[in-house]
Amino acid sequence: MLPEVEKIADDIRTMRIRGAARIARTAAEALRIVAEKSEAKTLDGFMKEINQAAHLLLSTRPTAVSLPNAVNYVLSRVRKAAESGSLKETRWETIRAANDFIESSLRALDIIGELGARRIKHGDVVMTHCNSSAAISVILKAAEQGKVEEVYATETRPRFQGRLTARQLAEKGVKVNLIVDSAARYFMNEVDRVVVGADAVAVNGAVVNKVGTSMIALAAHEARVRFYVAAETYKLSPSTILGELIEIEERPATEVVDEEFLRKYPNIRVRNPAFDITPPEYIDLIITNKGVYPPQAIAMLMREEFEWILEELYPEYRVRLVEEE
Ligand code: RI2
Repeated sequence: MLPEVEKIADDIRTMRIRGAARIARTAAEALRIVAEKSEAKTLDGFMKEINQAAHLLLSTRPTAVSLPNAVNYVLSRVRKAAESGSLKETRWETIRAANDFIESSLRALDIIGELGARRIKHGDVVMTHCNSSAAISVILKAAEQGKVEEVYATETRPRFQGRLTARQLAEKGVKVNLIVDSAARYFMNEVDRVVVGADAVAVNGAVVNKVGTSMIALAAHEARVRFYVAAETYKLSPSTILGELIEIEERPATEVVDEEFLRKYPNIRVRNPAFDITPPEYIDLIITNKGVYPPQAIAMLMREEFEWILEELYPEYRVRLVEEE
């Protein structure tokens, strides 16, 4: 395995590289690096290298579906190119596919910003959680249009990604209040809209995002504050169409307490889920690069976007399609 690819995998696992979109782009980049640096003399040898790298990348973090969606997008184009039997063409197609994914991911962020900003009104106070490039794109676009009065950003225990958000917004001149996560309800009465990102969206419109999101959604629902999720289409989880559940990553206890605490109180079990699930009833809109959807309609978009992946990767689904014809 190339040391560059091992390093990328390690950086994703340890969250030096984080955020669902960035993880996806970096995974695509890792596959491009394999194609650029491969010394394989045969197509079989190259395919083995690509598959090994894909396997390693997929094992890094289990929840953000953007990662397998990116890897599968590239792999699918690589497999098709490999049918030509040409090593050179397959390598080039790997590079092109990775570049296409990265470019369209960046374009998607801009589109989400444009569409999402239309849902923010002049004078709005916006709350956000964690550090989502998609949510920030919406807030910054709306702020550019002079609509955002101020933002409440939760600090986001245990890794404090909310500080990044506060910094990124403040650097662009947005008025930011950084608050502890548990103050979300206290400030909810001052908020007009909540905008968060997503690591995965299930077929029923439920959204998996940074732990704490569902509590904020609950508080927003109770206070009748609109709750929006900003998510590129590659955050949609096609395997949920087949009834699969999204695995919630549980991270090390040392992110919550230090080693000394763990040693001193061996009978205390520290739980540290990285994500939680917000049910569709608490979500008003999912803002995607393909339009704005109520969560109840997301299944439609998911089928349109991922028919190919279901057919290619899930043979049992193909059987069903054939039966339906
Ligand atoms: P973008 C992050 O996960 C957060 O949960 C954030 O809301 C989500 O990814 C989406 O981020 P983590 O990697 O793709 O911090 O919108 O665990 O940037």
